[in-house]
Amino acid sequence: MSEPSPSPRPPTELVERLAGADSVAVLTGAGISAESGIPTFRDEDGLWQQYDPSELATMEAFLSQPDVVQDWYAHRRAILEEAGPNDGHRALARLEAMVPSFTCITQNVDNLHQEAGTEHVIELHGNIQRNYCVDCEEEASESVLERLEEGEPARCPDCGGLIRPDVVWFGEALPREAMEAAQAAARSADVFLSVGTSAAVHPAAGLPVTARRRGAYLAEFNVDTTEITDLVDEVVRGPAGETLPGLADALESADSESPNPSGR
Ligand code: BJW
Repeated sequence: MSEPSPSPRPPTELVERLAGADSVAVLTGAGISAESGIPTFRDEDGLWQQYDPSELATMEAFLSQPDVVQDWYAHRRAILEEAGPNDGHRALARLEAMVPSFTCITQNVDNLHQEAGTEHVIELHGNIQRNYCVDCEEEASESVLERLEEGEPARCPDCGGLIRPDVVWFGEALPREAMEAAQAAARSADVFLSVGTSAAVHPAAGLPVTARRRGAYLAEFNVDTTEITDLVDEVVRGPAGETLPGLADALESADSESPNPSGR
């Protein structure tokens, strides 16, 4: 069997900045999970090419066709059941262990950062595994979603309210605590990485901008250009499942060569 090819070498300045950083924050988007087989939203083969977000990812859509929206999320949960974290998720978990303070701010609802072992994860857009009743707000178990009749939406066993996924749809506010913690992490970051996100959706897309304004060194990891490419300090082009392991490897080497390894 042939040796796995080495991960691409990251920019030297980024590695040096990370090695000297007290606080590192990362904003991730659907692109980091693409190599786990989970579709992104705005790429050529993304969900929004196939589906209209206004018919699936708004409260109005849910109230007019709750069974259709519930089905769509059940379909996406089924894709996730077959998936697991990839080398990109795992590299971020490695990075977390190498810096004094690390925050992974994710727009993803797939739980893959947690499954990869990252401890400090902020979920800005919720989590697709959780569901709750729109009336009594009680969390619903998975079994409630197994509908009794075709065309009948799943309802709360306690109050009869409709069950929705615990995700943030267009026009809805992000969870306040999560957004405040994300803003605090962006404001205090010495290095901020924007990974696998088009940076097209607000308010999440404002976080890298805030970080840079507050003095962070801002690097983008993406296969393509994004809304923020023009303002970043460094662009690392390529699939996150290859470029992030390269970064973690380089930081590990820098750390082992330093006079005071890993403690700093
Ligand atoms: C790779 C790769 C590989 C591929 N390696 N890279 C300011 C200006 C304009 C509009 C607004 C604004 N402020 C608010 C708005 C409105 C709206 C918005 O932003 N609209 C824009 C689209 C114009 N925002 C909202 O409505 C938000 N709410 C809000 O603002 O509320 C205000 C309010 C306050 C108080 C009370 C009430 C209201 C809510 C936004 C919710 C977004 N929800 C979704 C669905 C979540 C649930 C679900 O999963 O079904 O979140 S939409 C979708 O987009 C999902 C994502 O988290 C989000 C971001 O997408 P992401 O992750 O960036 O994915 P893609 O596909 O866009 O990009 C993938 C990237 O990966 C690409 O760049 C690829 O190149 C790259 N890539 N493979 C590395 N292997």
